[in-house]
Amino acid sequence: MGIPSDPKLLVESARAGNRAALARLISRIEHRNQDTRTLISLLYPHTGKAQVWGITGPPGAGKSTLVDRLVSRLRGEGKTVAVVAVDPSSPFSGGAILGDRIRMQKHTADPGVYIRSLGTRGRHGGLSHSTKETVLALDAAGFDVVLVETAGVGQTELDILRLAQTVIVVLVPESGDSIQVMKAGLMEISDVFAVNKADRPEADKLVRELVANVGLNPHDENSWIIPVMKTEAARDVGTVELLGEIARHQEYLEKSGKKAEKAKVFLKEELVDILIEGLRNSLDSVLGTDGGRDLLERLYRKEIAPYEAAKVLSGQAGE
Ligand SMILES: Nc1nc2c(ncn2[C@@H]2O[C@H](COP(=O)(O)OP(=O)(O)OP(=O)(O)O)[C@@H](O)[C@H]2O)c(=O)[nH]1
Ligand SMILES: [Mg+2]
Repeated sequence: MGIPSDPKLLVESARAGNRAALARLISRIEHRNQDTRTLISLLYPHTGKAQVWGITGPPGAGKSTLVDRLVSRLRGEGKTVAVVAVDPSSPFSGGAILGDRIRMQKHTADPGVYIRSLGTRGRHGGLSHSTKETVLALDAAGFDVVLVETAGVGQTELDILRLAQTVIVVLVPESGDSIQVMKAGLMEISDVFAVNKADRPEADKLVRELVANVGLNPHDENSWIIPVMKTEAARDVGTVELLGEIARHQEYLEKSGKKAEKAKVFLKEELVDILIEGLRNSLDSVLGTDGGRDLLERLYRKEIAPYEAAKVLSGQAGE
């Protein structure tokens, strides 16, 4: 099968299961140009069916090992799965994800699994926007579950995780301190905790601390109480129980109407992202003109205050 370059045919081909077309489609989404807009418009009517899960936690916690286990189990249930590994810190995602590639190799021959890594690739910002739109594309391509793995807890990662319906935070005993979890804001974004490397001592201590912290969250009979699960991804222990809790969370979202709410928040953010991206682009081009450079010079010489300069620019950038 060849890869059509026409946007409409490309989208059709990706939706029909052509993986090379899907890969090309995602690359074109990453280019962030007019073509990206055309593609998203074509994809949008087909979105809204996939379950989107986020997986985060400190580096080396075992996220990818766990993802690999989850993918195998989901395939066993006959579900199709896409995995997006996001690595904001790396200028190109190839290196950091290499180990994962090797690990995931057994899935590459499986047409029901698609794996993609996204890195910054020198782009200024915009990674969370590209990631969101990649998830839209995978949803439109018909995957039952889209799994997004991010490492660390920077602003970009937190932004990215907001696109997920269910967020699994993976922790390990020696990252120990559940206070760290609170500080990093992980408690707020977590829907399920997985205490991985449960083969290590102190695992039960971390579980107890997390359970105690979860209990401190204000809650009533309708609240979701974050379950704390023990896993040993390396030996595939606890995966089924973890999947059970994820499924229970998805049910909770459906029944409580929170899933529909999350979908609305996602789309509102997508709209805001589009407008901000457009504004940033037009500002970049205005600042690149002679007039823009003049204005900057006047700002540096203190002939004009930043707010005054912004006023001048906001008139021009909107044009
Ligand atoms: N002892 C033990 N080791 C594990 C377990 N799960 C994963 N590991 C090991 O932990 C190391 C890191 O695992 P990864 O799955 O790459 O961790 P990650 O969180 O994806 O790492 P980054 O993506 O680099 O942040 C690997 O050597 C795994 O084999 C476990 O349950 N017990
Ligand atoms: Mg990983």
